[in-house]
Amino acid sequence: MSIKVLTTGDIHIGKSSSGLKRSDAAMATKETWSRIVDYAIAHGVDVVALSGDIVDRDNRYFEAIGPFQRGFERLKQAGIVLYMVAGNHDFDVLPQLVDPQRYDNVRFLGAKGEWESDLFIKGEEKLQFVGWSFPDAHVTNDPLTLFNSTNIDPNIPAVALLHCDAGLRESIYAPVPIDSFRDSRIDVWVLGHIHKPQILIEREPLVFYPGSPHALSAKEQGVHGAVVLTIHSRTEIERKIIPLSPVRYETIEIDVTGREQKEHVRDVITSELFEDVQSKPPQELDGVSYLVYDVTLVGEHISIPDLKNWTVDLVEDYEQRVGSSEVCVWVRNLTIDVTPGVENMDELAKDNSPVGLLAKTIVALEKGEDDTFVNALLADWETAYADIVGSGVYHPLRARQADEVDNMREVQVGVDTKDEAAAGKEKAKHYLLKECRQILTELLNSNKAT
Ligand SMILES: [Mn+2]
Repeated sequence: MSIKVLTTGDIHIGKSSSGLKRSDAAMATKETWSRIVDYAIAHGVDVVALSGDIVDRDNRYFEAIGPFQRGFERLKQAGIVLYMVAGNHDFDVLPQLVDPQRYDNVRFLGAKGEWESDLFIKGEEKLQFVGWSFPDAHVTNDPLTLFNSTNIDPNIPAVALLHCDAGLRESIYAPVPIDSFRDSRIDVWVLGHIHKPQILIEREPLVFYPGSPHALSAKEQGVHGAVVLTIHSRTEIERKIIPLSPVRYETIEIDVTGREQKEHVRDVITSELFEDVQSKPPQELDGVSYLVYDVTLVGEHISIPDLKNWTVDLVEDYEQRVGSSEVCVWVRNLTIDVTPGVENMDELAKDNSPVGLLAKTIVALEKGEDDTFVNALLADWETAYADIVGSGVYHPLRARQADEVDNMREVQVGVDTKDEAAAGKEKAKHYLLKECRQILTELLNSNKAT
């Protein structure tokens, strides 16, 4: 015997997948909510558990109420109970959407930032649900410090729902250090806030982010869906990922080295895309309507302007169904990160001309040599970059985006600032190298032309 719990969070009802050239109804997250309900009904789920940010924000009240409550009704008719907590986006609107008079199967836990528990009973079997909801848009303290496990029955498995920033000691979205979960007497922590699905602790307790069931932007790559838990006992818990997102974002690098004709370049792009789609397990593409790629061309090529010309319509026009599947493949973005093919770079570097200086700079950057000119360029880049990042113009923009960026973050414990500095330097080198190569080939090509 067991109890089946479908877990998900961060549905953000009211939003749609972004960055797509066309939109259709399936790209709206409210459709994914109906798919979650469909799945629960069709697969004998006992409980649907939601970990916050279900509705995008307060101004989505009228948009959300219809589909959301329709789901409550259908789950009620199927005898399925729904537990939920609020996150930073829906702390105010979620409690308004739950109407306990009409839907006795819907239980909002942890109002006003106070931990709350409820006992789920299915015949002889029992499961304790515990939850805490955001009382406000920002919470700077660890909600687990208020958690009291004394009223949790040690003989019954316990599942906790929490919207939080796990693995951080400081955050405005309820920071919870990982160790806090270990000491809590809870068997499963279902977390919300981070959109990337991930497991923080494998077992005893199981601690995980199911992630957003509907990929909202190109940063949310790979499989997105719900996680179904089959709970046999406090320690015996099965976990299964159910893909549900209608849009799946991917990145791919395609090497164009040696493809010197237009036909060859086009062919390698379409065939590599085709192969990448084919290589995915078919069950991972269940329900996916759009597979959306960010393509980066890499390798070496004699003419980058030609590459640009040959691929100019790719994003706008490419649209393909692979095999007999319903999946439509699109390219959202194309980046050309190709090394201009210059055969005699070392020879050129000896030349006392702008071409020679560029070649010398490229050689120094590639070999990591200590070169006065390169060092000066890197220093300039750092100053310019710091100016842009620190510019007042971007402050309001950054404040608005902070939340989104945060949702994409991978949970990392203790990021080293030295690593960040090294990464910044690498970025500068990469950028300079690309620009120098670009200018060099343009110079060489124009020399050839005259
Ligand atoms: Mn959130």
